[in-house]
Amino acid sequence: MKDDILAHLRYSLGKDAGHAAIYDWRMALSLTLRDRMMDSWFQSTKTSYDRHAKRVYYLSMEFLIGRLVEDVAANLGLVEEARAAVAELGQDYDLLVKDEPDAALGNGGLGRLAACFMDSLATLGIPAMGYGIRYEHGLFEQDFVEGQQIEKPETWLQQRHAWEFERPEVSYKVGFGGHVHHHEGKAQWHPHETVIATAFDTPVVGWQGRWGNTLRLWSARPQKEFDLASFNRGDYLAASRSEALARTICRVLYPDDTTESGKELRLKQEYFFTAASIKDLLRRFFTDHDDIRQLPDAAAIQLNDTHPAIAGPELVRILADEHGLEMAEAIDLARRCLGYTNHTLLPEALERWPEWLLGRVLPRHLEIIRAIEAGQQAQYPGSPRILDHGNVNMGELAFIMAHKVNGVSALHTDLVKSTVFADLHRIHPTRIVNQTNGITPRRWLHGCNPALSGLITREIGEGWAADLEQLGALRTRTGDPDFLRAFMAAKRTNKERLSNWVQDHCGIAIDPDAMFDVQIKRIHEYKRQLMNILETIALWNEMHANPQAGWTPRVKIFGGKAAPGYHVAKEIIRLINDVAAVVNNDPVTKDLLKIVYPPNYNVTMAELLIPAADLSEQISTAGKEASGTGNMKFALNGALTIGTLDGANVEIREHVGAENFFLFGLTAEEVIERRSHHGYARAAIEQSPRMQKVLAQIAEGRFSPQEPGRYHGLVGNLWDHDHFLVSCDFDSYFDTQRRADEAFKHQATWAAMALSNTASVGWFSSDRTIRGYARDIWNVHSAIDGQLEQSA
Ligand code: GLS
Repeated sequence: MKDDILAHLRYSLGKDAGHAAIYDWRMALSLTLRDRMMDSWFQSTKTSYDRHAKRVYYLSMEFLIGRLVEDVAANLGLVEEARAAVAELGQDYDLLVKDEPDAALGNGGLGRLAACFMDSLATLGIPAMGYGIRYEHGLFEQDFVEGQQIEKPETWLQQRHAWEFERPEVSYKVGFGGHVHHHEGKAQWHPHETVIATAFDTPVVGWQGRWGNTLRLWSARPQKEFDLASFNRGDYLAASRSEALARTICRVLYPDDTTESGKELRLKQEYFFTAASIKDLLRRFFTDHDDIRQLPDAAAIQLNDTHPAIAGPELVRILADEHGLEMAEAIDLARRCLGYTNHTLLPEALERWPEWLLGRVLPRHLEIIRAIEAGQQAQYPGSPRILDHGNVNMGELAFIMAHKVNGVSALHTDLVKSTVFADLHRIHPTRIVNQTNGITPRRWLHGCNPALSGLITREIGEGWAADLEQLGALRTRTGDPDFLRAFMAAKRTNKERLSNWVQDHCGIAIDPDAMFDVQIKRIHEYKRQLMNILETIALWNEMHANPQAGWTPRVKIFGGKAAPGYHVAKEIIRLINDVAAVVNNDPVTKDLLKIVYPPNYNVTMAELLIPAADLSEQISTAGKEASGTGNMKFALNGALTIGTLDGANVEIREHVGAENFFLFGLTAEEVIERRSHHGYARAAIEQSPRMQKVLAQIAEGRFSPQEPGRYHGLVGNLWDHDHFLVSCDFDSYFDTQRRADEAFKHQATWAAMALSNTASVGWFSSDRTIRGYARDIWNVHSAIDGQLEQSA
């Protein structure tokens, strides 16, 4: 490996060891590791072709990958060798690992889920391809200036991306606009503008390197590099017009996944990557088939949310206009290939395009959508409409064009059936299925928590990384004081690592003996970071008034970004930072309470925070969080959850046992009932002197003395509106936090509860989730013998 690193340094990077910078060493190491994926990758492709295996095509606007050096090294079983080789070359392996930028081609849970799925698909040996966009700028970088979020462009591609292969020969034209020519019952679309989609492939090798799939991200380039005639006339702008469109399409990731964005550019992005992916999978299909009617036996196309929902009409267009199928048959054939995953019930997140806009950008697709609508209405009169009040409802379109629609947790799937798609569910009662989300244990335990994963491997062997339910064997150790001590020692190691990092990065001293209470996720009203900071103020008030009362010392840790246009979320960030500035400087409570909010939360920061957490905050308004996946990562790493009966919390609690979970708050049904009471928020606040005091302090400027009115809007909204029921759940949340305080004082019992969490959440592996999709939705099989036989 040492020789290979040196060879890459010399021949791929053009540096000799004496002049190489950290970047060069990191690239040389990455390329060396990449080389070691090739045999498995090629062999997997060959096996898929030889066996005519059905493939999964996972279409996603987002893949939140994070760093790869350690991930790849671990999956290949090469961590020790890589570390030793780098050390022998006089370099610091950890520094090289930290030099890698986070590939942040996603916003949050939805994008990270796609990345975990890629790992599981490869681990299970399921032939699959992830398709997405190679954004030039991933999710913005967050900074705080005077407590306020500032966004800066992210620039991961300014350095070469070590893992990818550019494939200029894999290029397709993607058109926009123009008109449709109808002649003798045949339609032909003549787009007005065209860009070229070019593939960039990243190999994804699963655990122990037994199988490799591809993440194929599309980049756009102009059809005509540049217009020489215009250039020669001196019209430089006109000369590069086509280049401008191409560059804009994959310039940025939209920084919000839970709000519909009515931007033409977003629609173009969605069509761009979807159309390229469909063309690509059809080209592959025709290498060993000649009858298009066999497509459903060869391709399972999964739509990750509605973002790629235009895949339905696009596939129908190709089948009807290019292969001459009758419209009804084309629709039916497309449906047999397509599955749709719903990730949210928030009405503001369900994509809807103005009909005029869709018709302008994709005129033929609008005609096809009308045909799909007509077919549906003819067969099921009164069916919910795709085209409705001048809008195209992408949720309804995706539902109608998919043979299976899935929710992402048991509760969410029930709500999908009873709310957003209630009428479609009545018409198609077997179409909706549940696939509770999961996380890859390779990254989220083995990789991020060496202290705990080492202990587990010593105790039960290493099989758990590919079969997470083996952790169940640890349940018998909850009564073993020696093992519990070792378990808590691992936690302590992680807490010390985090404390040092917080000292270095935030200048705040925190005590590893305190309870580390962590809420990390996008900032959103429904996730209720606001309730958390209000509870923190209430706690501080009581600690300050009576510092000797035997409090459990706490460190409240927040992390997360707000969408740049989401005003309330940004106010909540500012409030947390304002409160931190006051509380962290209170000499009375300095050993009892600290608030830490490091800027720019990302995958790498999650890998540091989750293993060090004692308490996981999963406190969304019931019925709002479709699943959550952070909740699973914390429980796996031995944190206890304080949470509502929302999303996958419900199933986590069933697995770990009610006695090992701090439950509070209204249920989804109660939430709806409570909202029907006029003035519910005011009534709740009036019954809570504790909350009243906190709100008064904020309103009086206790945390913003320079600008006392800063939070009047935020506080006023809680009294008068409070759609997310912070007021109604506040007291029960506060009391439950105090139960957590009590429990934490008895470290031996706490340890047993924490271990019960780790031991009981093996079911939440994304391997189990993928087995479920493979069986219930895709009808695909592992190409590694014996892999899918475990029950899903
Ligand atoms: C999300 C949900 O909000 C999360 O609850 C869920 O865990 C995730 C993956 O299914 O999908 N939906 C969304 O639009 N962004 C998400 O993170």
